[in-house]
Parts: sequence; C-alpha cells; structure tokens
Amino acid sequence: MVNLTIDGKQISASENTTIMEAARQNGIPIPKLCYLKGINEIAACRVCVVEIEGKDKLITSCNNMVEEGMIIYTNSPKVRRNRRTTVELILSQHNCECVTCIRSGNCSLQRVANDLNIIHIPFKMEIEKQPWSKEFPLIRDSSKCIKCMRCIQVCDKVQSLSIWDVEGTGSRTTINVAGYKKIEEAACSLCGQCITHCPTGALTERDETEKVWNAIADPEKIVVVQIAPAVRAAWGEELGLSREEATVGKIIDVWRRLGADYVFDTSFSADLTIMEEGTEFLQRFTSGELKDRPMFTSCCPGWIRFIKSQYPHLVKYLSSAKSPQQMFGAVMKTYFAEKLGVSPEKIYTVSVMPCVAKKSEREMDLYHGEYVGHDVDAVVTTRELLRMIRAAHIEPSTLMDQESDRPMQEGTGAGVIFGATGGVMEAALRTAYYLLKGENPPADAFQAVRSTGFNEHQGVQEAVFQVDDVTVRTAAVSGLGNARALIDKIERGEAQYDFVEVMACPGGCVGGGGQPIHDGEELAFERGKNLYYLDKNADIRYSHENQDVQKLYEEYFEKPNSHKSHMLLHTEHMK
Ligand code: HC0
Ligand code: SF4
Repeated sequence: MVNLTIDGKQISASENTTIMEAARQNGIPIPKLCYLKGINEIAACRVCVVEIEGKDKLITSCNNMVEEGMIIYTNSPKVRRNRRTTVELILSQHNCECVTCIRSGNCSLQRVANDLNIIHIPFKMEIEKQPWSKEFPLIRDSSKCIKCMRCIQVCDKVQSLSIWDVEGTGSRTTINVAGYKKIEEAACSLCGQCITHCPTGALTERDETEKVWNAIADPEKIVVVQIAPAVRAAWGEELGLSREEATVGKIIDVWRRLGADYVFDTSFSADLTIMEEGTEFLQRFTSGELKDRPMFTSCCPGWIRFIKSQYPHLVKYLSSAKSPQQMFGAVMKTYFAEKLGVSPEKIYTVSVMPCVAKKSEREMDLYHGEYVGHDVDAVVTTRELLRMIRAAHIEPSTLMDQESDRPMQEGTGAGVIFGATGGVMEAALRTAYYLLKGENPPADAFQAVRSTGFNEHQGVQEAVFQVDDVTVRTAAVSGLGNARALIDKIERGEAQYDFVEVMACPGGCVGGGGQPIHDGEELAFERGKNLYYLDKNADIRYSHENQDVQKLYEEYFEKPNSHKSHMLLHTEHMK
C-alpha cells in the first residue's frame, strides 16, 4: 500500500493505482473528458490535471500512479486556472449550439464547462464541418468532436474494427473514417459503441422520430409498434424510474398515449425465433451438416455486418432465421393484417430497439403476394423513445402498466433474456431439449451460458450439455473483438462447437449502441440481471409453451420451418 494525501485527506491506495482512481475511491471526483477505464487512458484532454506539492508542473491524474508521501491538490487555484484554459481552448474549436444538440443535458463537455463556471468563451476558431451522409444510420458531426480518441479506441480495442483514425496535423487534427474512406465504404458494424462512448454530440444515430410522428398523424396508416427485450432494462434510467418501476407495461402505455394503434412486445417474436432457429439447429445438427463449423445465431445485425465483411466464407453457417424484429414485422404485415382485414400497405411497423444496427437490418425486403416492402418501416432506439416521451410531455410518474395487444400478446421469460448475452442460446437450449426429449428441462438447466461481467473469459461463455447420448457444445460471446478471437480459435481448430451465439455489443443488447448514455459507464451486466430477474419470475419460461405462438402456427405457419415460415421468417444471408 502507498500512503498519500489528497486535498488534505490522508489515504492509502494500492500500488499501481492511478491518482484519479485513488481519489475516486476516497470520494474525491476529478473532472475528465477523454478517460475511459481500461480503454482510453491517454491523457489527451488534460482536464484531469492535479498539482503535486513541491512540483512545478501539473500532471494528469488518469495515467500517473500514486507514490508514497505524495501531497496532491485536485482543485487548487493553479489547477483550476489550468483546467479552465484547457476547457476554453476545447470550446474555442467546438460547435457550442447546445440548445439544438441531442446530447444537451447529457454532454460531458457541457458539464465540465458548467462546473468550471465558464460563462463566455474568450476565443473562437473557425470550425470546419466535414461532409457526412444523412442516410447512414451512424451520424458524425465533426464540429462537435473534441478529439478525445474514445471512438478510435472503442472501435479498435473492444470491437476490433478500427473504423476511425486521426487525420490532419496541428490545430487541424481531427478524427475521420480511416483510410480516407466514406463511412458507407468502411466495414462499420453499426454496433453504436462509439456513440455510447462519445462524450459529446459528435456521434449519434440517424433520427427517425419524425418519420414515426408523421406515420402516427397519417389517418391512412395503422401504426403497429414492437418493443425489444433490452429496452425495458434501460429506458427508466434517464427518467428517474427505478428498475422495478420501469416496466415494459409502462412503455406500452407510452405508445398508446403517443397515438400508436397497436403495441406488442418483441419477446413474442423472440419465442417465435426460438421455434424456428431451435428446429433448424436440430435439423442441421442431426444431419451432420455442422461437422466442421458451428451454426451461428443470426439475430444480431451488428454481428451479421461483421461476419459478412470479416469472415464472408462463414456466412453459410449462420442460421437462416430472421431476427425477432424482422419476424415480428413480417407477422404484422401478413397474419395480423389479415386478422384486421387490411392490406400490408396500410400497416406501418415501428420497432423500439436498443440498437443502431437494427436501422440497417430493416432494409431487408418482405415479399408477400403482391406486396413488396419492408418487414419494418421505422426503427427508433431507446434514446429516441426517450426523446419522444419528452416531446410529448409525458410525466413518467403518471404511466400505468398496460398489456400488449392481442393476438400476439404472450412473451415468455425465454424471450425476455434474448436481450442479455447468452440469452438466445439459453432460450434455444430449453426448447431444443424439449424437442429432443418430449419433456421440459428445469428452466435454469442451461444457466452456464450466462455471463456476469466484462472481460470474463474474454466475453465467452462455453458450456457442454448432454441430453441422453447427444452432446451439444455451445459458446456465447459478446463484443466483436471477443467474437473475432473466438472465430480465429475455431478456424485454427483449437475449439469446436455445435452452436455459437454472437452479440456485437459487450453484454448483449442491454449494452446496445442505442441505449441511454452514462459517459462511458458500463451498465450492460447490471441491466442483464434485470432481464434474468424478469425471466425467473415469469409465468412461462419456455418459448414452446407460448400459447400465442402455438396459435400462430395452428392458424398460419402450420409448423416451424414450414414452407410458409421459410418464405416469411427466414432469409438468405448470402445476399
Ligand atoms: Fe436485441 Fe433481439 S435481443 S437483437 O439485442 O434476437 O436490438 O433487446 O430486439 O430482433 O428479441 C436488439 C434486444 C432485440 C431482435 C430480440 C434478438
Ligand atoms: Fe466502430 Fe461500432 Fe462505431 Fe462502427 S458503430 S465505427 S463498428 S464502434
């Protein structure tokens, strides 16, 4: 241990602790902008400077370690002056139109400037705005970039894609897509992790809320909404609702108040996905088709974009099942439209997703008789949902639990855990066991695929399950860097699996790129616990016991992997 003094407080910290961390452990927060624990500890912004007694030069606290006998001041006049100038210089190159910024109220730069009581900016430089496509689901506004490097590091170290790079020199240094490419030409997975780790409004999702407002206002359109599993685990964070208060039932109430015609829970179609994908897995597994490579799940569009650009030769091992988002859209425009007695054109489908890549997944086509269109018409992230709640002046405390509409009402605990890493695998195994044995396993029999923290086994949960004489080797991985390491192991013959679940975002959809932002704080596994709690307390925990899914098969699809389900619920990933 090392003994030292910070702001007059005598403390001890273990060796190799940074000054920032030692201060934090003792209730002394040091302001910062670029710092991201374990990912970006490069002291680029210099906001975290501190004064050391006896030393002339201030030092950065994020990358300097505590030393025996140090006397540190985190907020001396010298520190404050220096920090203030640093922030003023950053602001001089920053587009400070905060009132029209999506991150206003949740911007680390705004907070640091406010805390320093900077009420005017003494100098201003001309700010160049780089061109950017308005069509791409990931939007970058270079005039708001503070060159903290977080996006570069997250994309590189966590997602192994290195989409961003530094460009230019001197005061013209900026961040842009590496290799002077346009973002559309780069291999961006659209995971959105650079957005959730950006301290300002430089990176955002393409806003689709206006499209949704217009559809709601259009009397010709029947607006049908679905809410993804992981949204319920995070939407309350910005509204001051506790985990217990922030139910999916209240999100359903939100959409009814916003004017949607029908509201459903994506857990329903997660159960439908399990019926299709579980059946497909057993067919491929028992036919010996999976001898050399596993079947990969296909519900995460960030992962689909990744495998297509990084491992195109493995695309044929993807499950052909569409994701729950797409399946639900297809069911809404066919089965449900028929129930309502309207044509698919009248139905406008909206998904609320914790994800940015879902905005590109929706471009998938739906062919149904005469109708050619999309399963899903608009995708809003959890953050966009929150903006709509605010725009409609809905007071969160007045929201009441409501049930989703019929006939696609039921969603099981198995469908809910889709939003956490390992959840799709666990749900699939519960049903695969039933399909093999004709009886249910204990609901928690496959919990070995759950993951409880970051960096645990490099984001991989492996498990082998024995059902009579059948052995199924599984792995669930989250984070694309972890996925790359796992695939490389499979490719080198160092690991063999039958079934692999991949989620692009660390922790799964709960940590998705469309979720609320907390200045780089990682909440995925906390949110995941919420989904496991909901599963544990669900009346039904097996997808095959979802009675509304059973009815859908009876009335429409006949059976899993039938001709009709292949037409509407599966896709050809080779395209
Ligand atoms: Fe997910 Fe999904 S679990 S990808 O994370 O499979 O986005 O929540 O909606 O589609 O259900 C996201 C979440 C979904 C889909 C489901 C899957
Ligand atoms: Fe990289 Fe993901 Fe951002 Fe694309 S969305 S640039 S893959 S971090």
